[in-house]
Amino acid sequence: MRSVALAAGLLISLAVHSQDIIVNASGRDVFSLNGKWNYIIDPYENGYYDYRYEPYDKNPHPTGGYFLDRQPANRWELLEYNFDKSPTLTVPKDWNSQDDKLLYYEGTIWYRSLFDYTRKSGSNRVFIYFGAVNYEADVYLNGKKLGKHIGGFTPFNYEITEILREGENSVVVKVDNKRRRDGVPTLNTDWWNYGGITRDVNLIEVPETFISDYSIQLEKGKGNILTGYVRLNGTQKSQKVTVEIPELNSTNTFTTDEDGVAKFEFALKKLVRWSTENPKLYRVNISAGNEVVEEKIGFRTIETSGTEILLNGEPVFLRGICIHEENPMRGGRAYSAEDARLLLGWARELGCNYVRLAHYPHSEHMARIADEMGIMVWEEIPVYWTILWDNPATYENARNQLTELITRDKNRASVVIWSMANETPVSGARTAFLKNLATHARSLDGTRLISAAMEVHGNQDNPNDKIVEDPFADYVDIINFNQYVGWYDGLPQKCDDVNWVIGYNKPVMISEFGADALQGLHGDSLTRWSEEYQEDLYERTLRMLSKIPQFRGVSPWILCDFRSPRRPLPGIQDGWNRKGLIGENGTKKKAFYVLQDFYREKALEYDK
Ligand code: GCB
Repeated sequence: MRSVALAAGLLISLAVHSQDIIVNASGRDVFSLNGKWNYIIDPYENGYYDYRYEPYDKNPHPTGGYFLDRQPANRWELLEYNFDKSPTLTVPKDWNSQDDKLLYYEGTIWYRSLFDYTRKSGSNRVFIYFGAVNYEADVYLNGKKLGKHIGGFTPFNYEITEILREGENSVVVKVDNKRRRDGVPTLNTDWWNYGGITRDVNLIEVPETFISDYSIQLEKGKGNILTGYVRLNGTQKSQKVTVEIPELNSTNTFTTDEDGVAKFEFALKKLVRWSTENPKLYRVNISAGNEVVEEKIGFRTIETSGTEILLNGEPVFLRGICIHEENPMRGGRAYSAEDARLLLGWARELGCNYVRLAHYPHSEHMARIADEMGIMVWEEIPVYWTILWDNPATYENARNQLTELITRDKNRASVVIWSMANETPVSGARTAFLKNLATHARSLDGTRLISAAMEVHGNQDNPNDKIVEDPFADYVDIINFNQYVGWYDGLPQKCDDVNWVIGYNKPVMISEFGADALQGLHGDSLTRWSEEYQEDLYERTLRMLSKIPQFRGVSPWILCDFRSPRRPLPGIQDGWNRKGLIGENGTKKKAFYVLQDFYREKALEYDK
């Protein structure tokens, strides 16, 4: 017998997939659903699967049901569950850092929020937009399934115009952060698997036909020419659209085609380019009918020539640092503009003009604030270590995450590199997978550089040779590799003897190096876990890397200590990866100042 008594049935709509992402979501007419949401922990997923382990929303069964909350009539419900009497979690925020019993939880939690909403105009359309939910989200509004989204770090939205009611509405989200062998990322990572609705949730109200997407970029090598497109969504596909930059007295009108798309190219008389010294942003208004979408956009070019990286045609050295999306002071996933300012503020203090946002897409705030601060950005999808290279669904998942990331951030001047992967083992299937991703990224955005954090190989005949050779290197613009000579590979003084063998006529960057140090633990330079060991390793590594002729940038691992279940060593790690230059309490370690000095010198060298 079923253990749960169920009330009478209600037919549900079949699941639809998430729809094209609305760009510049925060710049729209938004109604925030952030706040306290009731939640129910459901480790066996009884709210989702019936007693034969069939999903209720796959084969609606008259006596089955999931959390169709607050249905006045014909309500299905699992009588053992009650959102009204359940505790609350804050949205946005991971669940692990909100309640001790959730610290290690990996599984399903149901969230519910009740809200009243009245449309400003009866002809308008409304979408529900999630900044990110880790890892899978099944979304229901007023008992109807809107769809399922897979991937923990990118935005998605559903249209809810027809389902939204005057008065009270109920949105329910089944969030499942179980790690999966076929997932992206897969089972094995070196970071905390924070679950939950980790970024903002908003309703977005738009006219019946609205501007859903646009891209505005400076064309490479053509002077001050902007190119791009505007895309409309709705029934009035063919319309006049205007792209205006008031400060430059530039107003340009185009007509969208029967698919709602207008591609454009127009010249500007004068333009101050976005750069790291002067991160100039212009207000840009995109309009169609009565709708005006406004945001600030910077214009710059980024390209490579031989072994140089050129920002606006000038050689640059990328003075970087890797960042995980965590706020060490508060604990848990970073998600807010304040978090982004804290992390990027530290990077700036270090002397960075560049950050690597590892190992998954960070919140949109990061790229927007980097735009304002003049910091170049590497963005990455969680194709990490041992993905199932042969599985078509895994590829589709990775590709979709890449599409969602590029769609969201393609108008950010700060973003200069799309990274396809981190430390993936070379094989035919893996290289084909990454090559297809790179081709896809270039088809979505031909203006930025492609890279990946690759690996280094040894040479049996000469143990001091370090070889960078990877078939995927042929498809990237910048060679990036991670290396840990002096930590996982010998002691720091090994750095003094290494010969780098890098046979590519491309810029070379080191996407990671580092050593663990517990902030406040002191010893000599050979005492593992001490600040002095890390300091010595930084000094030797920077000297070693400077000998590489194509050396054009570096992003050591990592700005701050971060939580990782792989790091249990009691009294030292206690569940934290200690490779941060800043400890878990915000205090800087000695190596911070080594890198700061190095960057001061590099900045002078490149200013000449
Ligand atoms: C790496 C990984 C990074 C790890 C780091 C480490 O190579 O890319 O995710 O956290 O090493 O600390 O071992």
